[in-house]
Amino acid sequence: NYAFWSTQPVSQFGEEASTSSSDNGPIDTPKTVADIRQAPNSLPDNFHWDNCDIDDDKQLTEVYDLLCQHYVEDDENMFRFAYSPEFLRWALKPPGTRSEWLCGVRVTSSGKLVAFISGIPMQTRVDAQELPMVEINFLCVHKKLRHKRLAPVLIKEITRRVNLAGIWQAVYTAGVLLPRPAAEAQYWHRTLNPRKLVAVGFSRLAPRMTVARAVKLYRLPAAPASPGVRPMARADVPAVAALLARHLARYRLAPVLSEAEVAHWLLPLPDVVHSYVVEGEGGAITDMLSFYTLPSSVINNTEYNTLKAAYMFYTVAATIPLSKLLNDALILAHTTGHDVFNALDIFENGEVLRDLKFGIGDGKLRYYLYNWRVGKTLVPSEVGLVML
Ligand code: NHW
Ligand code: EN5
Repeated sequence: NYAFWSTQPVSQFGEEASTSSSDNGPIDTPKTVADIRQAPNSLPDNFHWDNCDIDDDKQLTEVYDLLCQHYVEDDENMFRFAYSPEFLRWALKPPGTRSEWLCGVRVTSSGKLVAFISGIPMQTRVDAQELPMVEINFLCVHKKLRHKRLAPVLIKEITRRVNLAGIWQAVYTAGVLLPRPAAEAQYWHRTLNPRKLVAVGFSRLAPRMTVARAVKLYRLPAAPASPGVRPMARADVPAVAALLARHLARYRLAPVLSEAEVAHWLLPLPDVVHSYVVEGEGGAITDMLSFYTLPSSVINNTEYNTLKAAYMFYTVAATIPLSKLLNDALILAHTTGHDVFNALDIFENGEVLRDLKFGIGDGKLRYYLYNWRVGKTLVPSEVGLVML
């Protein structure tokens, strides 16, 4: 019983499943920009809309503070995502961003930022169809304003603003189950710092396991094993874009990235995104790996305030086996101070995670499309899109 989502152009649970991608297509009746209301959706008294200009450090800090205190927690409320300000600037300002898609809600009397939702443009391919979409992320409502149906207002408002730009589809991910996932992926975790993960309650020691034995079990070499691994540089952008495009063509859901976007998303930024290429004989880029840094606040612990997690981003194993390349990613995440390496069972990951000593997490990640039906639900290994 989804009072809001049952009114939206999304696949609904009761609908009959199809087996053919020829049943893919839009759900809403086609519209034009002229059909879209010019006036913003109305907010309750004493609240107003305000676009967040994250090039302004003060406003960036406001978004950071809101998310740091009120964004996503795990099911036992032990950890909460703590995206850093530099991370948010990276995540929210790719090529083609629009100021009205960083959509805030403020209390009029105090000016306090109490809710947020963002959209970034992304050309996205689903099966054979390439569409201009937005990726919706960072939907957040202050804890004291929850369960007042503010989230549907934010969603309808960003939809209107995206529609005004002539875009009719969106992709988003969430841990919660909504109508109706295009794909359901599973989180896996690879311990890098067992002592700390146990101390904060992120993981428990198995029976007969001691911290000393865990330290030995999860120990990693100091340097990557693949010859020719080095940080990605600006000169690598065309080669990486070509390598990645060839790879992403294999998945049913994937972004279509320009060179400018590859530069934005993959050039290394300290403690935000880490990208490495493998340079073969003669200087060709044969493989690449990347991960991003997303700390979580540890909610009730006297010893530690934050957990530094690495999340697998885009990786292409073309000449090196995926397990070896991902093990190099583990090594590099460990040497850059991450406590745990997280990955989803998307791409070909499902085949190698167990061997690399990943354990299954208690969280799932659902992929959703707005106003686009996928006839045949995707299995995780058909997903080639990573959202932050
Ligand atoms: S998923 C992370 C979302 N954020 C959090 O979990 C942070 C902590 N929680 C909160 O801030 C990544 C609040 O609990 C939120 C809900 C704001 C989540 N997605 O205001 P009400 C994203 O950012 C539905 C979508 O009373 P609230 C992706 C819920 O099912 N819908 O609840 C965002 C119910 O609808 P129903 C969600 O707890 C994608 C309604 O909200 C949801 O005070 C957005 C209740 O609203 C979620 N994660 O606030 C969609 N969580 O039908 C984009 C709950 O059941 C769509 N709900 O009655 C595309 C738009 C663009 C289209 C362009 C063509
Ligand atoms: C939108 N772009 O639940 C993002 N995380 O498993 C929104 N569990 O960290 C997406 N509960 O399993 C939000 N430790 C969806 C994710 C929300 C956050 C979340 C899960 C993912 C998570 C950890 C901690 C659980 C704490 C108690 C977990 C077990 C690890 C263990 C390591 C050793 C081998 C066995 C597994």
